[in-house]
Amino acid sequence: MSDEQYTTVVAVIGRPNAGKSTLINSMVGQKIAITSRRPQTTRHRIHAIHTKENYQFVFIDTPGINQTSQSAFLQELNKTTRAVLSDADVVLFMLDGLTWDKTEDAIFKYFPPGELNCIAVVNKIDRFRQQHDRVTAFLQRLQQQGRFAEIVPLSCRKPTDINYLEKILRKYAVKGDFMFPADQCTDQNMRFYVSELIREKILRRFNQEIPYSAAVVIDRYEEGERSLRIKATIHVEQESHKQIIVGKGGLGIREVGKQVRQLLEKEMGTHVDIRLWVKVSRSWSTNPKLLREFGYESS
Ligand SMILES: Nc1nc2c(ncn2[C@@H]2O[C@H](COP(=O)(O)OP(=O)(O)OP(=O)(O)O)[C@@H](O)[C@H]2O)c(=O)[nH]1
Ligand SMILES: [Mg+2]
Repeated sequence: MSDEQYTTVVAVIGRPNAGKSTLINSMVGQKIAITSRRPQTTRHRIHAIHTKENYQFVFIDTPGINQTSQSAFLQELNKTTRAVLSDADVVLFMLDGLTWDKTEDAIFKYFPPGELNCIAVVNKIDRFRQQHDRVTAFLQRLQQQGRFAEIVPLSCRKPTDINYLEKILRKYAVKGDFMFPADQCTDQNMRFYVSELIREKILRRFNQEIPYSAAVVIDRYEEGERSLRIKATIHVEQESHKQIIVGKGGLGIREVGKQVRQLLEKEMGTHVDIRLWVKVSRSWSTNPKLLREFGYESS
């Protein structure tokens, strides 16, 4: 094996809910990005680093691309994705199973990969086990488009599929010194991770009731000798959303806090004290000042 290093930046793009964050977590072998059944779970670009032998891949998770709404918030998410493409060496274009419709066409139109190698990942193939002919026909149609350097059907839940994708990615690796130490798997800080965990638990628990309008701000993050103290505010747009999250006698918010605390205690092996507040910040998702304050900035 040569000692020469390869460092490749891989942008992962695709429609909301395609499984981009799940793929990245599987690649890195650790939970870095939060995931849920809800579209638009990811809101920031997230770097996840996977180093094996002399290859380092820096995956950039992106918010699912949504062309249907013109809200300031969704436009901001799309801007984030556009910025990511300009940093990448390779693009993984994630498809949600055998779905190709105007969303995918729009993604190609608005986010053209240009000179970059673009690999189509046909995800969730586990759902089509009995439909061999349908899968083959779909893959053939993709091939005929002539847009992709590779077409990889896979399931993020199957480690052998993930290894296979890694092999393919090595074909497109770029020579260059590692950007991160070999044992580092993300450049996100813990504050951000904790705010994302809180958001994940809210998304999952209040799936039906709350539109994607909760933003989490960490007000205090103190690491002591034997414990970690966190205070966070969950900003929602309406009084009714606040009531849902807080729940009867504060039960809802207490349960969210408990889930986050248990997870962090397990991961960090330390006592965690977490206090959560819910606040109504009207129309934050259309207010540029609040968007900035809550950390939504594309550059
Ligand atoms: N059956 C199956 N489900 C999957 C697979 N990969 C991801 N999922 C599920 O698809 C849903 C969406 O996954 P995410 O990783 O959050 O999707 P995303 O593309 O990051 O979504 P946004 O951040 O909202 O754009 C989750 O419920 C995952 O568990 C897969 O290979 N097979
Ligand atoms: Mg995501």
